[in-house]
Amino acid sequence: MEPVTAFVTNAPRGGVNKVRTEIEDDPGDLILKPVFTGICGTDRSIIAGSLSFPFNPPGSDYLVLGHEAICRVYDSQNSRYRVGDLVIPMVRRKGKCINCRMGRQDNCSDGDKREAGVTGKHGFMRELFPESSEYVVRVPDLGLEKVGVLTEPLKNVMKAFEVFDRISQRSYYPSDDYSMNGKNAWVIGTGSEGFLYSMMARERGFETYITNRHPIDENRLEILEKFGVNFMDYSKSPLESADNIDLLIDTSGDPSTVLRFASRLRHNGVLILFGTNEKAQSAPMSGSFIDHVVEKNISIVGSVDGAKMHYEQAISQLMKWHHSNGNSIESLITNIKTPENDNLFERRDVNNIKTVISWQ
Ligand code: DN4
Ligand code: BGC
Ligand code: ZN
Ligand code: ZN
Repeated sequence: MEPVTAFVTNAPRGGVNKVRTEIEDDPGDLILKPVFTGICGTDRSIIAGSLSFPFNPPGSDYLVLGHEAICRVYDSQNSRYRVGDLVIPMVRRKGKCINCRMGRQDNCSDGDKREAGVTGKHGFMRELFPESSEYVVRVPDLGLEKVGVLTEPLKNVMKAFEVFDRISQRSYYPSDDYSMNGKNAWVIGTGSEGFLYSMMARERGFETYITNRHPIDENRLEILEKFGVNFMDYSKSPLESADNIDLLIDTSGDPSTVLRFASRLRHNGVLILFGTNEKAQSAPMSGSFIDHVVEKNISIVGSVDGAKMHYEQAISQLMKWHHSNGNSIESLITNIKTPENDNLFERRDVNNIKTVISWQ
């Protein structure tokens, strides 16, 4: 492959460099050209060197960053894909376990999977890359060229709702009109995942609240309002207003905040842990909290990544939002940069939801 411009790190040590080089990679029946790549907390943490699990591909002394992308097919050896088709490349690559072999590497049983831009496989922040059609998902709607970059973060949300659907069946969960009317979902954290979780909880019929320990600006509030989601700055409001939670989703990874809100889950409530922060301060768990979880049949569950069907669900949902809510879904993309910009990976401003790099 010819030399390309790419953003690389040296995992797990961190740092970021823009290089122009020939990149040795797994072969593929497609060559993809990114249209947009997204930047998220995982990328910033890899660059900061604050995660222990990222690693370079075997034999390489660097890792190309990037696991959120929407691409155009640049060259195809596969009759199902034509030059110009829009596709999303998947993050996780199969290992050898049974879950991986059946296409559920999101539920890998031994950790032997690889993740593009994170663990042992070069990512998508480069001008061109080879890709296997096994790991791409088609975007049938050309109108999604920009907002389709949210497919990867939204697929995590779709997976978590699959988990919710499974575990909430342990008892009768809906309201007595067999809908989610009157059921309350709370989402901790106002990053892009928090926004997508809250929008999806509302879509599923929950009365939905998103919360943080500080206010958010008018633009963010306006987006939430368009999607019917309420915001609460919990440093100002008494937590009594968060009574009667049926579904709690955490994107902060902060133990004391999780425990505070989880103590407000009602009978048969579900807590989904999604955010991670290895550096967060620990918080003690009391006996009365354990009693609350046991006596109320509360389910606490972790959820990571998503499978091909969750990417497909995410694309369908983005199509629906794109066509029904004007450009509100587009407004989650608050920053569009180019590879020439400086400070692409600087700390996320609290009112910035999603930064993307345009490669066109
Ligand atoms: P993000 O943009 O860093 O969002 C995290 C949010 O949590 C921010 O709004 C934080 O506030 C907020 N937060 C932090 N501490 C607290 C607290 N004590 N109370 C309330 N809110 C708090 O990250 P993201 O939205 O991209 O992703 C969310 C998390 O999910 C990250 O921890 C990722 O590691 C994790 N993640 C997991 C998967 C997976 O399991 C995939 C992608 C991301 P502020 O910074 O706005 O003040 O597959
Ligand atoms: C990605 C997941 C991936 C995880 C690894 C996230 O940002 O969305 O697909 O498994 O990082 O921690
Ligand atoms: Zn990400
Ligand atoms: Zn596996």
